[in-house]
Amino acid sequence: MTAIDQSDRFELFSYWRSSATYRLRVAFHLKGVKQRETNVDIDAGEQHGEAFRRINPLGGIPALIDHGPGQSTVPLTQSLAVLEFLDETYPQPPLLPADAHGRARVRSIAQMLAADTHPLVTPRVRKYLAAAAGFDADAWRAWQIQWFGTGLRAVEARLAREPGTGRFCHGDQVSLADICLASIFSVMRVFKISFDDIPVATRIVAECEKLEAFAAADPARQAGAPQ
Ligand SMILES: N[C@@H](CCC(=O)N[C@@H](CS)C(=O)NCC(=O)O)C(=O)O
Repeated sequence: MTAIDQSDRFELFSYWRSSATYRLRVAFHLKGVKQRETNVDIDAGEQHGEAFRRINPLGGIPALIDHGPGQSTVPLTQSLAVLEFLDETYPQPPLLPADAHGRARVRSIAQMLAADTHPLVTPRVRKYLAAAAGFDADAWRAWQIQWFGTGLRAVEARLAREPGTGRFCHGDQVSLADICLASIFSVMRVFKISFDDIPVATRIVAECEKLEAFAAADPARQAGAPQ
């Protein structure tokens, strides 16, 4: 599929290893839409600078600005909301199932990862724990393992027992749930964290990563990634 070049329209504020940005890169690629990226250096704290706080007062990447003619240029934030915006704007291939129960299941799994797991392991949490509770690198690593593991094991339990699971998290079609699951794996890989007791989740992420949309979103392939 040849991508539609929408790089004049969509400006994605991003960082190479950001798992929430990864989700949007995958979705843009699956939809066959090319965006442009503006780097926000999380390691340098740019997300909490005045310029980016005007875009997202929470200081979180990604944000998306739609510069298209006649479109609102109010920044779109929260990766799950932006994923649904992209899905509504470019309906093919759909990232949500056709039935209400299926959509609820997919959104629920996606939120277990993007809302209940990922926020616990963000740089702002690390900064607070270091300053307020004296967390050093080892304590932070133990924290990451605890909360990545808690979220992923809960998702694994559902994937293993619920009949909706197929080649992907929900049947044989990539959905928001797969994008969120693979995004968590992508950042764990950066931090060299893995678990050997989540076989269904691991199998599904391997399926996702066979697809170019996921492979192209790999943090290691982004501008600014360490060589
Ligand atoms: N719930 C937000 C999370 C945004 C977020 O926390 N992004 C991380 C990068 S993946 C970030 O910018 N962290 C900056 C910080 O914690 O200081 C979303 O899904 O977009």
